[in-house]
Amino acid sequence: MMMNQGNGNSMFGGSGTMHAGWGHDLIFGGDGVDTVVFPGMHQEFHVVNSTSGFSVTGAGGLIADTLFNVERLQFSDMNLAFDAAAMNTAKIIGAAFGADQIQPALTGMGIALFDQGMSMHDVAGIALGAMGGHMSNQELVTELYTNVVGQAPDGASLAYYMDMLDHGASMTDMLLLAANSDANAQHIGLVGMMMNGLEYQ
Ligand SMILES: [Ca+2]
Repeated sequence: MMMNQGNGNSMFGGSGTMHAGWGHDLIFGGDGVDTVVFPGMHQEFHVVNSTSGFSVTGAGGLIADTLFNVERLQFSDMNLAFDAAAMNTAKIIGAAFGADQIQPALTGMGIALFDQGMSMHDVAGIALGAMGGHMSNQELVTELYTNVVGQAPDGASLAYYMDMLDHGASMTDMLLLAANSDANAQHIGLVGMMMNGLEYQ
């Protein structure tokens, strides 16, 4: 459909960066992580995220692009990521450090680790190291629970999770459990993040 609206180009990428030009373009990403760069600030563009892809319009109507299989959008003042690397980064930061620490510098570091091929377990291990070297089991459970739930654990909850640590679960396992919990998803606003993107540097 867009192809018939004139000035339309189609760009095909594959795990790379593409620059949006003037006109009504169809931009196809590849199987890997694809980034499209737009010439202007985020607020100058209208981004609609649907199940089939993005529609991005701006520059006074001079740009009206439809993006497929694209995971990241870059504007002159802001980068946004919508892929699993970004969502998993936000989950880990939220659990390990608190939702208020989901900030562009830190999210950029996390996304870069996933881009290097690290697993969720690998990145959780790095985050655990950054939480502080010599936490006791009780300190870890209290910290994770407080970050994810928003209040310190009651006695029964504390005992429940400490029992898991006493019976073979590693500290990294506990961080992953917290990161992947529904409570964490709610706390960090994961649904909205998947729709609006995660800002990163
Ligand atoms: Ca892609």
